[in-house]
Amino acid sequence: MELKGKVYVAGHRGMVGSAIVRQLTRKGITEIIGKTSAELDLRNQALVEAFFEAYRPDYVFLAAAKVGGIYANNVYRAEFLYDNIMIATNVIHAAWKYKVKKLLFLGSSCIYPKFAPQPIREEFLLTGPLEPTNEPYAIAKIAGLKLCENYRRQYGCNFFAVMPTNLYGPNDNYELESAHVLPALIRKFHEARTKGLKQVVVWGDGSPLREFMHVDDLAKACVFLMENYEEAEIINVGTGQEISIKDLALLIKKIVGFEGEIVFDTEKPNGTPRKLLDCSRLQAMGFFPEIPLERGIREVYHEYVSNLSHK
Ligand code: GFB
Repeated sequence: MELKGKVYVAGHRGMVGSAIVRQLTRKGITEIIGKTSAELDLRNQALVEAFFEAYRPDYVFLAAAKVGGIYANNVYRAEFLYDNIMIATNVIHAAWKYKVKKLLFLGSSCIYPKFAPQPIREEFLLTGPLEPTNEPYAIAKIAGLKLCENYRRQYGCNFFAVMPTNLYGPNDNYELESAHVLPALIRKFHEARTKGLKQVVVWGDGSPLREFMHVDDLAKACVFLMENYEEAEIINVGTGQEISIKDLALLIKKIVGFEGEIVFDTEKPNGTPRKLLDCSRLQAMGFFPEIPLERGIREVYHEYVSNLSHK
């Protein structure tokens, strides 16, 4: 199926939304609608309905969300729950009301149980307790995917949800309190090198395993699934490669050229011990990511440094 008509990318300035816009543009799709949060507060039902009534999008990529790393998830718990539930509810309900042809909702791999068997298959959803540091965010994302599932069941809407693994790429957040580990470590190692510091502090004990995907690969997967996926089930999107936080720190240290030592702050939480997605269903459709981790990190590091020099 080709995407013909108006495409609304909710969250088009964020890391995921902007990558989806780049991918749509590459494919020659021109009718792309985006609204900043100042122009349209997606937590406000009346504003969201008025927007859908005025613009009548045919397709929706729901990539708008309040997101952050382990610290922000754990501290701003009420906001992560409230904002994300409101965004998902308002947009999905309006998409039903204004007859959107197809909607893709972005979930997250943290919706799976903390101790899910690995690699994590889609059917492990709701089979055990969640990781406590991100339970509010995960509950909101589970509400979103359940909205897709049940608007489909009750009203026949072509809505579905994608579960991406941990992401990185252009337009990431480098604020240390709210960042995810990869951009946080790029900043920490870069500042340590340029200021001549002797140590970089890495949170937790370095043992957790994570899977990192470049957001351009995710965006390709999202557009591919919007065009080709017609099932009700959620679908995982990852690389199949995992790395420990310690090895990630060593890799970023090498790329940045920092020569001091790494210190682990075990007062900070590790979070989920392991989070590797089983992507057999996506692979069976013929989709494979293309950007290897080291190359991806080198590219984002280059971008980070050039953005600093433009400030
Ligand atoms: O990226 P991150 O915050 O996300 O942390 P999660 C991953 C791991 O890196 C954890 C460690 O074990 C952190 O303790 N880490 C080490 C650091 N140094 C740092 C640092 O400087 N900053 C950060 N942020 N971490 C999030 C969830 O979990 O992943 C969200 O909270 C979301 O809900 C997202 O799903 C993808 O993988 O632990």
